[in-house]
Amino acid sequence: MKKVVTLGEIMLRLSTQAGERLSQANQLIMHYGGGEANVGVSLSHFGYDVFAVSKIPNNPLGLGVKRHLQSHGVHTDYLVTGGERLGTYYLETGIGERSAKVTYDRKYSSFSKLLVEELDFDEIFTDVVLFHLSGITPALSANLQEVALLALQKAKEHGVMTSFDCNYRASLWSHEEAAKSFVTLLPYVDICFCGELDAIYLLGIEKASETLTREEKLVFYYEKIKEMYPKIQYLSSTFRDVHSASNNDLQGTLYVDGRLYVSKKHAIHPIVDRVGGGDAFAAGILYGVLNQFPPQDSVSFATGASALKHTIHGDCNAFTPEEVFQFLENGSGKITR
Ligand code: KDG
Repeated sequence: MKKVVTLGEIMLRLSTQAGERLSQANQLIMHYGGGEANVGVSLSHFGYDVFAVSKIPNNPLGLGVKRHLQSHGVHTDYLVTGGERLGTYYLETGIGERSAKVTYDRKYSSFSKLLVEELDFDEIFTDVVLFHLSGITPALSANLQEVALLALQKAKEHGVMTSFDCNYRASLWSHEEAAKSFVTLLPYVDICFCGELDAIYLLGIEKASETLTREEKLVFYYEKIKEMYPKIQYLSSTFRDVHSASNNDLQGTLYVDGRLYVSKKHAIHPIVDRVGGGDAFAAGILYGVLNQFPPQDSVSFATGASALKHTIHGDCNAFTPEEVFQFLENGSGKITR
């Protein structure tokens, strides 16, 4: 099996039951999540040997993280143990017209204290085909900015394909802080997940003309990004026409060799849980790229995988490639193709 590495915080998620407010809840539902680990879980179900790099506390929640990853077939050999606490987030579930709300409680987490000296990247990146990282990791602490940069540099030294999802989280850092960090990371990135707002606010690209279509605007941004970072081979993102917390249209895009490929539209209704939809999409693109699918198939597969994620609870997607293909094939009421 081919080896894949992800680096990021794995968090405890505590969510309200549908129709309850966090401030009034007396029962919370437990899941584990984390942008990069969610991508890893998907890729594990797609048949890859995934290794999660992270830091967890030596307590029952740290053990819970290990069990969560292992239950999805993700290897935990590179989890460093130490620090004080597991990063946590609370999710007030959205319903109808009311959107979901995330409250972070992750300051001083074990992962935020991870140091470069605690990781042996030469060992980690031996025989690896892909490394995935997101903009959440450098947002968490100055030492993690160092870890993220060294990880990308080392991955490239070892000839590993690198993937980076901008995953901007406004409650963690400002646009300016993110932009300063991303400019150091992107020269080492082969596959970048980045939407229109990321291009404008994080990569400093001027706004495209309003007369352009949505697809033309993306091509405009992606051409500029390619000029700035010529090593990036693939650029990808999703379009969401959000109708309400439980209803939206999802479309994916993939830009490669000067051409934008757009998936068919999935009308998702009802949405059971949208958290992790972007990670499921990213994993789908990575699966397509690693398997040298034609770009149109990669983006169709990824968007199908993401649409499926919206139908299940929790942050992780746990569908096999066969199930994604079957879903696309069925063209059930949920998909407009
Ligand atoms: O993409 C989903 C993630 O946002 C979620 O799993 C939690 O990693 C998380 C974060 O930092 O928000």
